[in-house]
Amino acid sequence: MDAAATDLEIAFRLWRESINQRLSGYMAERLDCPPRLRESMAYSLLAGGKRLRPLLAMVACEACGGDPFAALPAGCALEMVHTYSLIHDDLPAMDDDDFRRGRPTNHKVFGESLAILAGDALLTLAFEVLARDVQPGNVAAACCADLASAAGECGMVAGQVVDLEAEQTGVKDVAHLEGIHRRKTGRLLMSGLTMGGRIAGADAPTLRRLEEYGQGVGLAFQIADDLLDVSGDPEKMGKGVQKDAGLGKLTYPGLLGVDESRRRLWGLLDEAKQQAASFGTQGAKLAALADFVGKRDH
Ligand code: GRG
Repeated sequence: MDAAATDLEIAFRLWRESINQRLSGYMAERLDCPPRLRESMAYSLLAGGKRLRPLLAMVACEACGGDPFAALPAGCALEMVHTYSLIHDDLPAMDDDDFRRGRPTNHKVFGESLAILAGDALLTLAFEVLARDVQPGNVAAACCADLASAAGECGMVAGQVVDLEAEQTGVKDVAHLEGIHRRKTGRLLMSGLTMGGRIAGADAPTLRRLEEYGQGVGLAFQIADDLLDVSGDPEKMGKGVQKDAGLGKLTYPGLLGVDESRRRLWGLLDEAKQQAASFGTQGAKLAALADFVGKRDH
């Protein structure tokens, strides 16, 4: 590892600590919240995780000339929406998973009703945080619109629905798979980038460049996730692996094989790194995050 990479890794570690502190702060200020509900929300929100989405918001803000810490509230809001989606995805009615982020899933500990409600509350809190803590008001409104459309009926929820439908219909082609992932995971990752850019005052062409970077990184993230299900270490992942094939899930390695999936992963990340280079030295962390997505082991 070269010295520059080490510096970037140290910066990401410090940023992750700030993200975790801010998330804890948001949980601590919920004084009127029934204690068991707050416990259930905090159980999943503060359980670790790579914090990739808040990091994307901070990195995009910096790449566009802003103070990355100004993007912390937006990044935390995005992490709350992501955590809600994981809690709901793990429910028996969806993927029925027992482990997430290295611990029993929310519904295993708190029961299904509270898990559903904790997810609902995290989703709602995300928009309170955006509306209240992002400045100025017009940027906060634009961030609310970005996150809502990324998470909603044409974004992540749509991706989840089409994914569930694909399990029934058995559609098996790469275009269909990419369509699912663009909505299920890509849109949410991309909203981190656009919110970070907006907070830095980026203009429309710059936001489009961030989106192009995000499209590549989003798909690469999903390919990496599918590859980890084939060959990842469950200890490091904090959840079960090798589930997809057994469930007949549509995946990149399932459709293209492991080698071709790896080739696509790195092709997408190389393109994303070229986009990152267009931001000059301020975009160094965009390139580093692309590498992180390719090399991640959990
Ligand atoms: C329930 C509305 C609803 C949507 C669920 C995103 C999603 C849709 C489900 C998650 C299922 C899943 C495992 C998707 C694959 C990609 C993904 C989101 C992985 C988890 O994200 P990471 O790796 O997790 O960033 P951490 O824990 O590091 O935050």
